[in-house]
Amino acid sequence: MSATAPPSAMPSPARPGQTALMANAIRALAMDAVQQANSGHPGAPMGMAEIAVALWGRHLRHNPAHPQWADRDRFVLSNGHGSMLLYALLHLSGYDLAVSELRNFRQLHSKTPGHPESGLTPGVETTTGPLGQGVSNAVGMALAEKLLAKEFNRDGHEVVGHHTYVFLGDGCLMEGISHEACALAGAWRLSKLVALYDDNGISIDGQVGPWFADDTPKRFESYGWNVIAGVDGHDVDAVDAAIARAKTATQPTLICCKTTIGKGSPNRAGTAKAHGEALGADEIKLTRAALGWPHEPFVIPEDAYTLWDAKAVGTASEADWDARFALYRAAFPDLAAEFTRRMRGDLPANWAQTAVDAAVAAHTKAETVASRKASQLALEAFTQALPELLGGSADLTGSNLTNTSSTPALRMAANGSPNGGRHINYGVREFGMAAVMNGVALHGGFIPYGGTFLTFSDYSRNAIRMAALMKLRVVHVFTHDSIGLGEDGPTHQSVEHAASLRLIPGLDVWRPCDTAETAVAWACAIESKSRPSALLLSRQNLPYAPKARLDEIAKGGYVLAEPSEVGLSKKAQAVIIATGSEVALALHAQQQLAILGIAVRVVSMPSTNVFDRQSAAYKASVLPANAPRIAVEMGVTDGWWKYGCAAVVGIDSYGESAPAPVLFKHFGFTADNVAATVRAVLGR
Ligand SMILES: Cc1ncc(C[n+]2csc(CCOP(=O)(O)OP(=O)(O)O)c2C)c(N)n1
Ligand SMILES: [Mg+2]
Repeated sequence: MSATAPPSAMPSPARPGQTALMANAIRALAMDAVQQANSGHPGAPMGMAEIAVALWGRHLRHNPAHPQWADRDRFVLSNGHGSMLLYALLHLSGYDLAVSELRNFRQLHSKTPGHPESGLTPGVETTTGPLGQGVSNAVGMALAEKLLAKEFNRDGHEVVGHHTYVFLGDGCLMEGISHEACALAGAWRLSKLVALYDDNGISIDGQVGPWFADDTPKRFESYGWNVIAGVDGHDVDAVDAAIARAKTATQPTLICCKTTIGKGSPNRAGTAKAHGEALGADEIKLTRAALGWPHEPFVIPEDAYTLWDAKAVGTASEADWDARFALYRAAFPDLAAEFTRRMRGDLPANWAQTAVDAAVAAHTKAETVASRKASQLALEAFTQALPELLGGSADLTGSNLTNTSSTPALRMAANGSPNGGRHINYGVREFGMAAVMNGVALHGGFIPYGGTFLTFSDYSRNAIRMAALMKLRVVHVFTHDSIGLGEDGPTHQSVEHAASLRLIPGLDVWRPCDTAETAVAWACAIESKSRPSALLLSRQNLPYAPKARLDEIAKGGYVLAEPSEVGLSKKAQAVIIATGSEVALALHAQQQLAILGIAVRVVSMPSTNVFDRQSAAYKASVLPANAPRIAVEMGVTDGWWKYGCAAVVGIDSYGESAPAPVLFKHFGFTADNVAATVRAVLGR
């Protein structure tokens, strides 16, 4: 047994009649499932059937019996509306996706939802449908592969060495994010990324000429891609040959395949009507006749199943890798154990101590720094302890402070080899960065994080949402929150962003007030294996808030200061809830009110999302029923009323351009105003 990766055995190329049988099996399943659901998109699966035969029948290295095998090729259907193409491929090649699931296409609790969802259907690598993001995820997967290969492969031992294949359509190419991600793929020389473009000239509104006149091959050449143009997408051998060439390239490859949408349907082929409508019973009858497909709906002849069956080859491919990994383990036991840990997403054994040490160090030093700086201090410890932390920034590294002494800048040499760096200059590409991070997380082996200004989180938003939907561990570092950034003015001042990010189900939003809260927020984000997190951080310095217990920060909200801490022995008459930079303000107001004999409790709530998940008893202990609540946060007030607040000191307008201290006064973020608001609530 050679220790270097041999090409895995693939089935011998099918003969013409056989390829037609394989392609038509896809066409039949797609049109019948869409017809049964009376909903869905038959055009793309029918038009890409031969491309699928070429890739899945002759190149894709995967094991239907074990979809999670570490070194499998990754496949992304970026034009996710063509989900029936993927479901047909998974079913036919032997994944655990029975024909009953295809009959249940788009129905409640089926494994065949309208668009592919990772984590739900075996073999679906990423959730696609929002056009342009799938190909961007694929860029992240290919990046992760390249970085892991550099880190773990040794001479004669290639344990990481797979391709990432992506299908995409006109829609993905029209979306701006495809520019962001594909430009990065070119700059990174991701030679194992192969994209197959379904160039059918049709999108929903019709023939794309009037709105999509780009020269796509030239566009991708300018990114530094290897472009194979003019391939007949209905010629399996031609597509097969193009893929074979792509696999030898030193750049990412785009294969432009000319196709006919809805091919096989006599009256719908080549029309926008084929895109997203069931063909209808009559047209299906005509299509069956035209294809020479006599079988009943959902009935696939045995010989088609036999041709598609990838189980034996897949098992052999994986067994081959297992054997090579065993040799690797024997030669490099520590590396092998580390690779296994990283791909599982487990944290190292000493992690818990690292997390505690960082929080305690922050507490002991009690520094007055901006929370973005506090984040860098925490990251300094965490990036040292966790080689899987893969940082980055959308051209704001010096502002986001996402880099540390153990994360030098990632660079690719002219031959495409990475330099071992762990901080990515994503360029000014927030959405692309977020979707690439999702792809990296989906691939496994890394915990990606990336920074930009909080106000530009809107650019990334749909990818953040997709991370939450997919339950991915990615961390967004959003600095320069709210009006504290001062002179740059309202374009750069996030007022609605904290509230709007908190609305994304499954996303943990943290707005820490000092170094200890920031360290704990980072630790929680890192430990959240199946959730993305967003850290909202200040540009301006924040004083340290002394606290009785560090462990309570991880509960998202906790009692920071009781009236006793400002010399009052009575129970709190009111509770001020504050986050981030406003916690210090709340503590000042508490002192002012104490002079007047008014007893106030200050609750720090660095994460409303995390606090909301605590037990009812804990929440009631922090926010007692009998004391009115006043929230203080430099942002829109909407989200705070759910805590039963009697008043909210917030900003329900845009900010202004001025020095931060002037703005704090202008918008009422002074201890005087907070104290006055509490007094008004109490009628004192
Ligand atoms: C971001 C985003 N915008 C809009 C849509 C709605 N949509 C789904 S498919 C489609 C047209 C896609 O055209 P193309 O990729 O060429 O697909 P084809 O019709 O060729 O299958 C649109 C606008 C979407 N899914 N995602
Ligand atoms: Mg199209």
